[in-house]
Amino acid sequence: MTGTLITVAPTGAESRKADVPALPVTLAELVATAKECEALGASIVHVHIRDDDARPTLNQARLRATVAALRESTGLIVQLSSGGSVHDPESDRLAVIDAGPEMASCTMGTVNFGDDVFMNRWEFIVGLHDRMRERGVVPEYEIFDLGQLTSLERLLDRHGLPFGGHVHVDLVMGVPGGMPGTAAAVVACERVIRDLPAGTTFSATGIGRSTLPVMLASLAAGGHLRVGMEDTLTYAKGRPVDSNMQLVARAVGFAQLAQRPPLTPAQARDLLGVPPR
Ligand code: KMH
Ligand code: ZN
Repeated sequence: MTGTLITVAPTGAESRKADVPALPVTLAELVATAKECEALGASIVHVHIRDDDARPTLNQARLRATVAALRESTGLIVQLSSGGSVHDPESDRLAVIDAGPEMASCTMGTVNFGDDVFMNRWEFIVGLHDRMRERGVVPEYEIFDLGQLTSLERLLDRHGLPFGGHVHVDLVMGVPGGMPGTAAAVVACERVIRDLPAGTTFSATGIGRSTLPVMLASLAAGGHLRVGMEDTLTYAKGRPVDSNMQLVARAVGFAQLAQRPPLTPAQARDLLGVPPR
């Protein structure tokens, strides 16, 4: 068993700055958060960006500037979200791959997303997968429901391994419309992941109150962790999250207790097939 890959997802596309003042939305806030989370033990930053009005955007110039700033100020693996918000068109989501990230997310199917629908057509998924391989970007396959793991198996069978040759999956659990954020669901996913190419790794995150059960179950099942204000805004009952650092520090603590200390960014690159800096 290796150490623990800790991804921080600091911003997301769903929360409004007006509702969550601690959410990092400017480039300066994002970079400061990323640096602090790296110092605590994060090795990947999963990035959604905002415009000057703190609304989600996939503006190409902003994405490029964000990648450059994070690379300059941190050693973290920079993973851009190709999921964006539920309102983003496919063309903008595909263009995310052109902004120069080391990794990008690739969601493996359509899912109800609260009152919205997060659309991921098969042809779009194949397009993302192919573009990432062409551009030398390592995917993180985002899984919102069990059957999406079977879709990933189909994708890899028909279209080949991703850039770098390693398969890494992130279980996003507890979304209203997706799989539940429970230990049983983590175990069910882990059984299906065993049918993916040898060496496939997974991380998991539980939305809202499923954060803790998913974190503990993932560590117990040999998985890695994603935490952050994209997924979790309440630290404990009645206690809002102060910062992303608070969530990363808690994840680091659990990883250490599990005797699987955080991987450094260099170790994470090695594990995931991301070229060294
Ligand atoms: N914001 C969600 C609609 C991803 O980053 O790839 C999609 C999402 C997944 O967050
Ligand atoms: Zn995301």
